[in-house]
Amino acid sequence: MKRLVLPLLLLALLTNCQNNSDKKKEINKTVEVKVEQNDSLTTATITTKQTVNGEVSEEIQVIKGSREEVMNQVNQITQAAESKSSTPEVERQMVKKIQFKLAPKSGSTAEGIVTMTEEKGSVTFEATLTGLSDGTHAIHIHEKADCASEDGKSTGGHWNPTFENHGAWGSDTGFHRGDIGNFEVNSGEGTVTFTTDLWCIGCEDPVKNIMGKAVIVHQGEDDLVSQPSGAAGVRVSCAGIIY
Ligand SMILES: [Cu+2]
Ligand SMILES: [Zn+2]
Repeated sequence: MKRLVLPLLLLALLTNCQNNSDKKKEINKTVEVKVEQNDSLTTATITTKQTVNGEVSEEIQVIKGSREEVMNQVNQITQAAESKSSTPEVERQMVKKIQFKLAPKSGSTAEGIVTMTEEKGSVTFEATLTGLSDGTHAIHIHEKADCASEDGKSTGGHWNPTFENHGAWGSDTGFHRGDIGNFEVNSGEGTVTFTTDLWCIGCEDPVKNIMGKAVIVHQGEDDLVSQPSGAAGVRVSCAGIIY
């Protein structure tokens, strides 16, 4: 009887080992950066969620200080998170998410929240807005993350790293990398959803990197033809894309 039991046990152990080595180590990592600006104080909340073979761990870091200090620290943390997860034998998926507020400009009441998520080489831009008049409004990425001026003009012109004409996104005759286009507002509320692989969040490519730019919402509609910016009227809401 004893002789029979032993080989059976061994077999069971071997099967277990086999299963373990067949399993791929799977790591999913999400780094979420939320930035809030109150006068001169910048607060960044960084949430790092990591799933290793189904086990979830979460780390939250809050950094406060001047915009420059906070930006530097956040850059270091997100870069470290990226390089740690680049082990080649590991199947990895890095998701970057940033969120920031749009503030009223030019005497308007237009405000909102923008969320940008980068996943598998594409960036999804989502904005929800309130306080706008009903109808069609333009939304663009402008050159500089500087919303200091009352009219929003401190953000400069449209972000145009490829030196093309203003136009509808994807147009054969050219378009700015900031030419998101138009969206509709009904009953005082509007949403914008836009996905592209021509942008990145904080990568090295200056033609793709949207960090350091600004989101601008206009009072009017972008005619998608007029140069250099679609004759979309005053700038009614502004956000710097920073972290
Ligand atoms: Cu604009
Ligand atoms: Zn443009």
